[in-house]
Amino acid sequence: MAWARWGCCPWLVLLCACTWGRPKAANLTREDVRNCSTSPPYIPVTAVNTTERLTALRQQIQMLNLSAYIIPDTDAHMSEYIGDHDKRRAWITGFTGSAGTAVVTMGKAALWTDSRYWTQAERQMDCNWELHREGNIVTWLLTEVPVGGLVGFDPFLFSIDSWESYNADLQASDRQLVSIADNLVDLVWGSERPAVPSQPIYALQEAFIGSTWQDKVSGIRSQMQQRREAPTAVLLSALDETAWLFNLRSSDIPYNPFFYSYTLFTDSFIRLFVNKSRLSSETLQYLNADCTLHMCVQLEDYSQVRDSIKAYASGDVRIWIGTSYTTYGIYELIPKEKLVEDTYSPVMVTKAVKNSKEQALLRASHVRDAVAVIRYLVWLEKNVPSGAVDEFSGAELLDKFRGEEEFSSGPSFETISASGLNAALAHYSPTKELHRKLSSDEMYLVDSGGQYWDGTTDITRTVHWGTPSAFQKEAYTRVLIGNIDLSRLVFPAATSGRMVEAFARKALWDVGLNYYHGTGHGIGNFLCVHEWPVGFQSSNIAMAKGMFTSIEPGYYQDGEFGVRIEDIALVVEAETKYPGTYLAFEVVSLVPYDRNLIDVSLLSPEQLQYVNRYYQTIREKAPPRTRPR
Ligand SMILES: *[C@@H]1O[C@H](CO)[C@@H](O)[C@H](O)[C@H]1NC(C)=O
Ligand SMILES: *[C@@H]1O[C@H](CO)[C@@H](O)[C@H](O)[C@H]1NC(C)=O
Ligand SMILES: *[C@@H]1O[C@H](CO)[C@@H](O)[C@H](O)[C@H]1NC(C)=O
Ligand SMILES: *[C@@H]1O[C@H](CO)[C@@H](O)[C@H](O)[C@H]1NC(C)=O
Ligand SMILES: *[C@@H]1O[C@H](CO)[C@@H](O)[C@H](O)[C@H]1NC(C)=O
Ligand SMILES: [Mn+2]
Repeated sequence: MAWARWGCCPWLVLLCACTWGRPKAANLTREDVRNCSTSPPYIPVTAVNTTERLTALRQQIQMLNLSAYIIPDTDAHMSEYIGDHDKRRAWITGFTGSAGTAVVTMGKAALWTDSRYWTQAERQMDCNWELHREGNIVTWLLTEVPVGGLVGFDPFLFSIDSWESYNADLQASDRQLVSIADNLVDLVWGSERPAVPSQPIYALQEAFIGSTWQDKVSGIRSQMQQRREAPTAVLLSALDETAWLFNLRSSDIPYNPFFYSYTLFTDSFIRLFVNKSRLSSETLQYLNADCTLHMCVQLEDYSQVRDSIKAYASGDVRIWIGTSYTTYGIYELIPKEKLVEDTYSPVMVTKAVKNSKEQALLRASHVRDAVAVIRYLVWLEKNVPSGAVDEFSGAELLDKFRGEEEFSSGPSFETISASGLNAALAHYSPTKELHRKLSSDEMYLVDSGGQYWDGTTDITRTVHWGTPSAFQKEAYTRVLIGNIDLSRLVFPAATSGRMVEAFARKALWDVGLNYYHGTGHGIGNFLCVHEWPVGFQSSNIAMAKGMFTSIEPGYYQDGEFGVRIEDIALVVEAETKYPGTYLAFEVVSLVPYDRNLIDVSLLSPEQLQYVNRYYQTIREKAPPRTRPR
C-alpha cells in the first residue's frame, strides 16, 4: 500500500523497529569574527566597510543639526518580513540579521541586537560600529546627546508605541525627538539601493477566495455604523489587510504575497494607494465592475497617501485605525480627536475568523503540505545515515517538495532546519556557508511552511533516527503531551488563549522544565504565517469558532538539542455532555510524530488514544501520491 512509501519509523505508534548506521556528527565551522582591539583591527572578509556610507549619512545628520539619528529595521507597514529596498539598517551597518536597531551620531555608530545575532554581527560589521549586547537605546542616547539636542527618526518606520516610548523618555530628559520626513539613509543609499518592487498585482481566482471584496467592504461598513464613536472612515496600513480586503496579491515582500499599499474607505468612497501601473486592465475592471453602492475603487499613487489622508482629516471626520500596524508617520497626520483607535483594525479582527469556504481552503492546503513534509521525512530516513544530508541541503529539498504540490507559491518563512545543538537556538536557520550535517546520532528539528493559493501552512516536527537518550525521549514526550493536551482541550467560548496555554506546559512544568516562547499564533489564507491577533499571548483576542492557531510547545537544552512540535488547529464548537457554548480545536496539520522519541509509558490512555486517532485521520485524509507531479 502507498502508506508503506512513507517508511515505518516515525509514524506507527506502537510497532516500530528501525536501525541505522551512525556517522560522526560534524562540527560547526569555526566562526571568523572581528577584533577591534588588535592593531590594526582585525576585520573578517565577511564584514562590510561602512566608512563611506557613514560619512555620507553624517553629512545629512549635520545639515539638520541632529545629534543622533535612529535607524530601525521595519518598513512603513510594520511588516514581519521586509523587502530588500527597505533594509536600511542592514545596508548602513553591514549586519543582515532580521532584528536590530542602529543609531548614528557624529562620533559613534551603534547597533543593538539580541543574543541570537551577536556572532553574526561580529562577523559582518567593521570597527566603525559598536555592538550593544545589552542595555537600552535611550539610556545610551542620554549619554551621547547633549541636553537640548535633537534625535532624528523616520516617522514611517516607527510604530505609535515605539514613538511614544522614545518620546516620553527623551522629553523627560530635555532631548527632543524630531520627525524627519525624508529618510536620511535613503538619501545616501544611491544607485545601490534595490528598486521598489513593481511586479503585477493580481486578483485571486474565485476558487481561492472566501467572499468577494464587495462583501468584505460591506461587512466593515456595517461595523462602522454599529460602532458608538461613529467612524466615518477606516484606514488600513498593514499590507495583509489591503491584500485580504480586495483579494489581491503580489510578491513585494519575501514569504508574503503582498504589495505596498494603503487603503482608506468610507461609506461613499474607497481609495487604494498603490502604483497603478502594476494593475492590469482586467484587475482595474475587477475593482470597478459595479459602481452602485459606492463600490468603486479609486486608485491613488502610493506616494499620495500623506497628502490624501491629511486632506481627508481636515474635514468633519473620524478615522478608525488599528494602532498595532499604523506608523507614527500616518498617526501624526490625523488630529487626535478625529481618531477612533483600536489595537487591531476591524479588518484585522474580521479576517481572523475564517468562513466555511476559507476553512475548507486552509484545510486543503494543509493536506498537500503534509504530503510534502512526509515525503521529506521519509527521504531523510533513507538518506541521513549515509551522511550526505546537511541542514541547508535538507531545507532546500523540502522547499522543492513543497514546490511540487498543487497551488504552491513558495515557502511562508525561512525554514528552520536545525540539527543537534543548533535546534536549541531560537530561530536558527542554516546558510549555504554555515550549516551542520544531519546525523543518526542527533535530534533534528524542522520548522517550515508553505504559501499556497488556498492557504498558508506552518508545521514543526522533531525526529531522531538513532537511539535518543532517555532524557531526550522524556523531553520530546512531555512536549508532545503538551501539544496533545492543549489540542484536545474543551473550553468556554470567548476564552482568551492566554488562559489556556498552560495546558501546553503542564507536562514540562511537572518535572521542572519549560520553554520560553509563545505557544501559538494565527495563520492566514495565502497571507501571513504569523497572523495577528489570534494566539495564546496576552495581546491576543479571545478564541472564536473559525479561527486557526498554531499549537507549538517546545523544550530546548542549551548546547545539546531542541524539541518543538507544532500543528495548526481550527477552533470549532465542542460537543459537550451538557448544553452550552464550548469550543475545541481540530488539528488540520497531518504529519505523524516520531515514534522513536515517544516514551509511551508517560502517555495516559486518553493521550495514547488521541495519537492513534490522529494517525487514523492522517491515513484517511493525506493519502500520499504515488508519484510527485
Ligand atoms: C569536533 O570538535 C571537537 C573539539 O574541538 C573535537 O574533539 C572533535 O574531534 C571534532 N569532531 C569532528 C568530527 O571534527
Ligand atoms: C582581540 O585581540 C586582543 C589582542 O590581541 C586579545 O587580547 C583579545 O582576546 C581578542 N578578542 C577576541 C574577541 O578575540
Ligand atoms: C574602508 O574604506 C575607506 C574609504 O573608502 C578606506 O579609507 C579604508 O581604508 C577602508 N577600511 C578598511 C579596513 O579597509
Ligand atoms: C543646533 O542645535 C544646538 C543644540 O544641540 C543649538 O544650540 C543650536 O542653536 C542649533 N543650531 C542651529 C543652526 O539650528
Ligand atoms: C510602478 O510600476 C511600473 C510597472 O510595474 C514600474 O515600471 C514603475 O517603476 C513603478 N513605479 C514606482 C514609483 O515604483
Ligand atoms: Mn509557527
